[in-house]
Amino acid sequence: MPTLSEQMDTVNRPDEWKIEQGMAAHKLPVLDQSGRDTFHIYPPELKRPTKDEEATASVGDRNKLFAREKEGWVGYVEWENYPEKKAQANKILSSQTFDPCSDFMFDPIPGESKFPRVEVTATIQCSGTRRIEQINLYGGQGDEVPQAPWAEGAIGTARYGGISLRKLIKDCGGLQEPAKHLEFYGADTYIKDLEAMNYVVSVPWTKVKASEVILAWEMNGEQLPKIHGYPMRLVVLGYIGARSVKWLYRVKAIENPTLAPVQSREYL
Ligand SMILES: Nc1nc2c(c(=O)[nH]1)N[C@H]1C(S)=C(S)[C@@H](COP(=O)(O)O)O[C@H]1N2
Ligand SMILES: [Mo]
Repeated sequence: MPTLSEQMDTVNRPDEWKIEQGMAAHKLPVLDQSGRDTFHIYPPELKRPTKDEEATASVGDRNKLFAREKEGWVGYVEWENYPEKKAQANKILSSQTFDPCSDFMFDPIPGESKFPRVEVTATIQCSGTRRIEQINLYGGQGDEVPQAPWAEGAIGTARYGGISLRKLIKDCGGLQEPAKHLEFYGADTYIKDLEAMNYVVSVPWTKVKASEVILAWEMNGEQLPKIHGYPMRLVVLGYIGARSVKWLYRVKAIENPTLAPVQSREYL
């Protein structure tokens, strides 16, 4: 039996924490656990960022080139009015290569104009609440449940603010055939039976279509606390708590319910 740290070396990547921190997401592989075997999806091969300093310097005073035109419009230039400036800017840009944008978008989510804000009061209940009674009744097979021997306390009610996932998917062009479920990845590492894995579960499209799946970044009128999934979590109304993925970083459209272990082996 491999040790825990060996398992973590093979199944998990040592730089996983960078994903949790929103760093270098464009350089790190994603663990795909939608099938029986886990495999890595590597981002496209990167060119190292380069910069031709000479070409950049040859355009002259960059403060003039990017001089602000309108009071309060930081960094704004009406480029189409200045073909010559435009050519200079192009020279600067084309003398460099950049890292691609990361998967993460830490800019503010587009506001009311794009997606109407929703607010729901939801009770999230862990399917393992009152687990102490389960352990008492079935102690023999309680191989891992004693890790969380809680009684009736694994329930919480809060007001969550965010948007309906349905609107976002519609904005992305809608769900395409043959997809019927959405798969959600949390950025945390989940450890069970000496296996390190992503927290991956899925929810049927019908649930999303009924506007019962919320992308939430506020809790009780405040920024979502880290422990409850900052910067963004899912709130799935009327399902076990396990589907309300915290620290959400990826959504995939899939045909069948996910086979990822968290859902297929634990939270059925
Ligand atoms: N990424 C991630 N999301 C997760 C979990 C997790 O371990 N990782 N636990 C789930 C489970 S089992 C429950 S019951 C709820 C608990 O949500 P709460 O911490 O806001 O009460 O989060 C769910 N979302
Ligand atoms: Mo749970």
